[in-house]
Amino acid sequence: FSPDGFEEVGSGPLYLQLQRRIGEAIDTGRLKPGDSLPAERDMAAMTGLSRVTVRKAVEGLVGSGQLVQKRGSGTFVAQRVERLEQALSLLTSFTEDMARRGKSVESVWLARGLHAPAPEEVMALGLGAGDRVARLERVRRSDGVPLAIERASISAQVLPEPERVDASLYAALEARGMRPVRAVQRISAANLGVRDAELLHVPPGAAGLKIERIGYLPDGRVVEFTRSLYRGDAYDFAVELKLAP
Ligand code: 16G
Repeated sequence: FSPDGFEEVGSGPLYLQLQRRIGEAIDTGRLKPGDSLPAERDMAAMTGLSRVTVRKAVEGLVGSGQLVQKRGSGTFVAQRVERLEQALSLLTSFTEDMARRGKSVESVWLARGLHAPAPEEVMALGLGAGDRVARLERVRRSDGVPLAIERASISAQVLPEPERVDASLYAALEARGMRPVRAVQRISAANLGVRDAELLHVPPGAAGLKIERIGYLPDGRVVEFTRSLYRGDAYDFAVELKLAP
């Protein structure tokens, strides 16, 4: 679309025509990942279309994942992700995984502190009465693209100062001689809620993978209870199977 107005070229409802136009601008690279779109009011003025029509077109592109809306800051062209293949049989950290791929790691902290544990944390970590829990919640990003939300719970006895964890939780645990050496991981399907979808720059309801990891020390004690949401459009989890005995 251009400031000279919107000439009707295609067929079908106007909002679909505008949607197709914006989609083409994204596909051909005229609009690049991260570019911001003009406000709805301005787009309506530029195209001569009504705000309702513009809104419907934008909603359609948000629904298909080509645009993302960030509360308070506007509408942007979505970042394209290349799918990552992740081996399921190796106990690695996010930081190590990305380093191996030659990619950068950025974490956006959502929470990092000590709390009274929730019942599921007491159960998973085998906490006693009065024990506190360190909660570390962050959006894990690589090369600027958000890939997962991770919510890790560690006993406060193991990690008394969670705010001192910097880039890598496993590095912090390793420094204390408490890095897990074995883990059990459960993966299930989940549709991302509005807030999680916004954090991951995907449309609300997009497919995600809910991953729960329980990490063990060599003596069998649980050290880590982490619940994560990984973007379904970004990960392929792969594992080698052996013939059943
Ligand atoms: C991985 C683990 C997570 C662990 C984190 C530590 C999955 C699903 N999760 O992302 O349980 O806490 O690595 O990463 O694989 P860090 O050392 O970079 O903080």
